[in-house]
Amino acid sequence: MKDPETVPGPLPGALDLGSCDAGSLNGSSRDGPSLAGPEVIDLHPAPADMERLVIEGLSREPKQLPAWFLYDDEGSRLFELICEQPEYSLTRTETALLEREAPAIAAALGQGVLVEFGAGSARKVGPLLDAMARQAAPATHPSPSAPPEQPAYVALDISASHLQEACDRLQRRHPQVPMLGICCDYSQLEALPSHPLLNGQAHLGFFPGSSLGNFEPSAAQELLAQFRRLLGPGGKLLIGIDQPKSRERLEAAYNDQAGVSAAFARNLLNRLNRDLAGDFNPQAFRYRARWQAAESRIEMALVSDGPQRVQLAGQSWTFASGEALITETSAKYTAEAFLALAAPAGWQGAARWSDPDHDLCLHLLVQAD
Ligand code: AVI
Repeated sequence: MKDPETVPGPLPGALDLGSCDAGSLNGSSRDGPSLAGPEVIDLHPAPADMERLVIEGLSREPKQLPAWFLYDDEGSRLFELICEQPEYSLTRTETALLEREAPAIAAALGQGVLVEFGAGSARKVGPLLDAMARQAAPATHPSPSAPPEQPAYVALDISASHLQEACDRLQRRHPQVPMLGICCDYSQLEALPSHPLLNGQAHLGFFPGSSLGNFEPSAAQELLAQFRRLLGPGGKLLIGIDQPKSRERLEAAYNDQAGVSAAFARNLLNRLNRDLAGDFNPQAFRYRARWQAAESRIEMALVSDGPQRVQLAGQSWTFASGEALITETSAKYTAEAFLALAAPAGWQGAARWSDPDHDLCLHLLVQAD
């Protein structure tokens, strides 16, 4: 369930770290990666109780399902395609910003291990790893007395196969960077596992893609608090946040002319039919993306074309004509609004970088106490 970067994670049950099966497929150490590729530890995240969540979501008024349901294999493929649509510039803007500002960001991050939450295909971290490595290079620090540590990278994701693929690809591009994958539901993790790559150096969180916007504000705040707990004392967090823009631009970005956003939303109904024995007719729903200024968010929904009855999860569900099933919301935060959200979670802004049009902001957060 991953985008080219990150999406709100499935949030199944608690993990038992005690029973962690360090399913190390390959090995790497702080001295450098092995030729076999990066190690992936599988913490066996518990599968979500999809049926319960669907029954809860369809019983709500208005009906709304968790956004991560959108990301089955086909949904992940469609999301990659959304990122290539001319109207949806978030991914391109963030990638360019990371490339341009990597040296400044690396300097502000300092030494430590980069921990990417929901790494997905881990396509954005490359420039940061390069910049951190350059910063630690002997030419930059000629004094041999305390040579800075080379950066290390730890990717967290719910999908073991995507994680292994992403880590392998990244390792080929950055052969000198020690890497580790951890297959887990980071929202439920009590602590990062003990591992040489994670021990004894600062944990620098990385959460690009503005995926925080897909969480309701209270859940977003809880996630920021969870990042703080996982990163531990002295941890920092680099996070990408999409900015509010005109209604026209945002509604176009979430309802592209090619119809990919609409197909992405309708695919949810295919998934529900497949996984929970449903009989939705996706064509009987119209896709709608609308800017809700009061909440500073885009709301994406499938709107019933007429009155209809649908079987799903062993129950019958009615939709009135024009009734919406909300598939996802995407909040946009000004820098001030984001910092106000992050403060109760124990974070304060240390630096931020933006593209020339101020469409997106990369915030560097440090712990408030
Ligand atoms: C993953 N996330 C940041 C996307 C967004 O922009 O809210 C999800 C998305 N859904 C439709 N288009 C993009």
